[in-house]
Amino acid sequence: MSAQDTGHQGAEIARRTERRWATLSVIIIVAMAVIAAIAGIHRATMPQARVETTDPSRLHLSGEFVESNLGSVLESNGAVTVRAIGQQYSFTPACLLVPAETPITLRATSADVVHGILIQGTNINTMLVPGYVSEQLMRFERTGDYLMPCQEFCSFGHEGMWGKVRVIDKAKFAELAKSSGRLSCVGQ
Ligand SMILES: [Cu+2]
Repeated sequence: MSAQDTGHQGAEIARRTERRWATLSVIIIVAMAVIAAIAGIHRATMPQARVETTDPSRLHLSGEFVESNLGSVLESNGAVTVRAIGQQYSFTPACLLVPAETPITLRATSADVVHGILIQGTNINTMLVPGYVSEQLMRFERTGDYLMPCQEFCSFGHEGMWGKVRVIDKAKFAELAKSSGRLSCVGQ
């Protein structure tokens, strides 16, 4: 075999190898696009269609997230709205009180950096981004306590940022809702 033949052979092997890897990378890209399409269309995991903004520096002064408006409220249609704030390094309220077997809307935002709300043992998981309102629909079938850690690293105190969700009987919640405006289980 001459040196020229060996050179041709080497070039042929290189070409084949390159083509194989190019095909593989195209397959990977197509597979990822298909996975993204399935997630978006079939499982409806999409970014929120409605973007609501807030001013994180003025949350405590006026508007929806003033301290007196945080907590759970029973709406006239029987549903419950929970409003909460995440800040370094706690949630306000630190214990969310909600009824079982009731559609609940969680509305939350951050007063400083990006935090996250995750309710253990459920698929409830949302980010709290300063300047934006995160809305998450939820429903609990059984009563009990759930841990609610911050799931987004938010600086040195992150590991100590824990909240709780207490799910109570629907009738009991309705009874409590009669007496006071915004409910929570802080200090209970
Ligand atoms: Cu946090």
